[in-house]
Formats: sequence, C-alpha cells, structure tokens
Amino acid sequence: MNIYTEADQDMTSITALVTGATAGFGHAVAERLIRDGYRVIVTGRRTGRLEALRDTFGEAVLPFTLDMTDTAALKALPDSLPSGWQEVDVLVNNAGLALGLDPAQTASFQDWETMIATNVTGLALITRALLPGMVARNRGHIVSLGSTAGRYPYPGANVYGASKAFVAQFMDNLRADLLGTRIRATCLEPGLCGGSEFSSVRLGDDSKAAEVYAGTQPIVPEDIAEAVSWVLSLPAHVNINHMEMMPVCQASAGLAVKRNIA
Ligand code: NDP
Ligand code: 8X3
Repeated sequence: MNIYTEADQDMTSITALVTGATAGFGHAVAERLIRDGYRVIVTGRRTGRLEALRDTFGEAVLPFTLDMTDTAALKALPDSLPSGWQEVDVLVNNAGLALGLDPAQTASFQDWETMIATNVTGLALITRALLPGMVARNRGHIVSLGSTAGRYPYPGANVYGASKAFVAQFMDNLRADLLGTRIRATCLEPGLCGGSEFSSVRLGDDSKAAEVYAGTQPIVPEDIAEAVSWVLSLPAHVNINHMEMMPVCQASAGLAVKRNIA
C-alpha cells in the first residue's frame, strides 16, 4: 500500500499520470496502478487506445491525448486537465522511443531530433510542469524510464543512449533539488525487454524486431509494472534512486576489442 503520510490510507485519493500508456510498459503500468487502486490519467497520441482503458476500467481512468513533442501542451499542464484531476501525485515518465541503429556518422538527423524532443525535452517539460503542485502539496513521486543504454554504450545507441543518460542524471538532480520535501524520484533502467512495440518502432520492421528477442526470455511489460508498483508502495521515507533490471539471459559482459583494424 502506498502511504504518502501516515494518515493517507485512501488509495482512490492518489492520482497518477502515465505517459505512453497506449502500448508496452506504459499500458501495463497504467493497468497495474488502476488495479492497485490509483486514479490514473493515461496519455499518449493514440486516443482510441486510451479510451479503451477507460472503457475497461471505468471512471478511475482519465484518457488525455498528449504528444510529448508538443511543448505548449506540456507547459499547459496541469491546468489543462479537467477539474478534479489536476493534483497529480505520481508521474510515470514512460513515453519514449529509439529510432534506428545506424552509427552516429550516418544516423538520421530527423531521428535524433525526434528522440531528443520526446525522451529529453518532453520528459523534462512535463516534470517541470507538474512539480510545483507536488511541492505545494508536499507529496509526490516521479518514476522515469531510463535504460541500461544510458549506462552502457553499444554500437548504434548514440543519441538514444545519451537521452537515457540524461534521464538518469535528471532524476538524480531532482533528488538534490527536492531534498527537504517528501517528494520521491526514481529512475528505472531496464535492459532487454520484449512484449512492447519498442523494437518494431526502432527498426520499422516486425520481423527484424522479433530477431532481437530470438532465443531469449526478455523482461516483459508486466515486470516493469511490478517494479513501478513496488517503488511506489514503499514506506514514505524510502526512495529508490535507481533500479537497473536485466533478464537473466543478459549481462554487461565487458569491453569489446576489435582486432586487425585496417
Ligand atoms: P513502446 O514502443 O511499446 O511504447 C512507447 C510508448 O511511448 C507508446 O505508448 C507511445 O504512445 C509513447 N510515445 C512515443 N512517442 C510519443 C510522443 N511523441 N508523444 C506521446 N507518447 C509517445 O515502448 P516500451 O513500452 O518498450 O518503452 C517505454 C519506455 O521504456 C521508453 O521510454 C523506452 O525508451 C524505455 N525502455 C524500453 C526498453 C525496451 O527494451 N523495450 C528498455 C529500457 C527502457 P503513442 O505512440 O500512442 O503516442
Ligand atoms: C532499451 C534497451 O538495450 O535496446 O532501452 O537499448 S536497449
């Protein structure tokens, strides 16, 4: 049970906002938080999928169409939310994407701009928009999706990995700014994860995406939902700063050496 103060026992009074709730992790996190008893604002660009969540779970859900690259819409939060939904206690910064695996010297400029706009600028602005209310109420928890790609380099990760390093450092810096408040900040850093649209979006091809997971048992969205639910459920004096998650079939296995370079 999530208890922000000793007196705060009523889960239905806790409002969460999950970005990227139309697919993958965000969808699983939203479902899990609804089942845990939160009221959940589900956001993303595909409105039909957000409305389907409300159709399934009823009035505990508010569908709110939001493009993370629409900086004006992000800055307009929380006032642009309907009355009764403006006091967001939990922000799950999940929306994000990787595009391509080309090396930096040939990668698409447009792909880089989209990843930075979504994973960096969008995440920072929505956090900035919702923080003043959290501080004024002295309650809140921001959980952001970083990645092992933000910690360990690999070929083709270039801007995607750097965007996730931003997320990790941003969350650490939030902790510094929020010290003295009861607001918590957590960065989840998963590795190989299947069961979402991530690799199809990145590679633009479902069969190539399937190859990423061939012969593995990756982390799945429900595992991420479990982790989010757990960090939120901890006693109010405990903050999980970072949580790195990999499937058992994955490890950071050392530096690579390329021999006989021409
Ligand atoms: P999915 O592709 O399945 O889901 C991505 C979500 O982000 C969708 O709901 C999508 O919604 C939303 N999104 C993307 N761009 C925008 C935008 N411009 N505006 C609003 N919403 C947007 O990916 P995952 O669930 O796998 O990934 C979720 C997060 O976890 C990402 O930040 C990703 O980087 C991170 N992550 C993923 C890992 C993996 O291997 N899958 C591992 C580590 C971290 P819509 O298209 O409807 O707008
Ligand atoms: C997703 C994990 O290894 O594909 O962030 O970059 S990885």
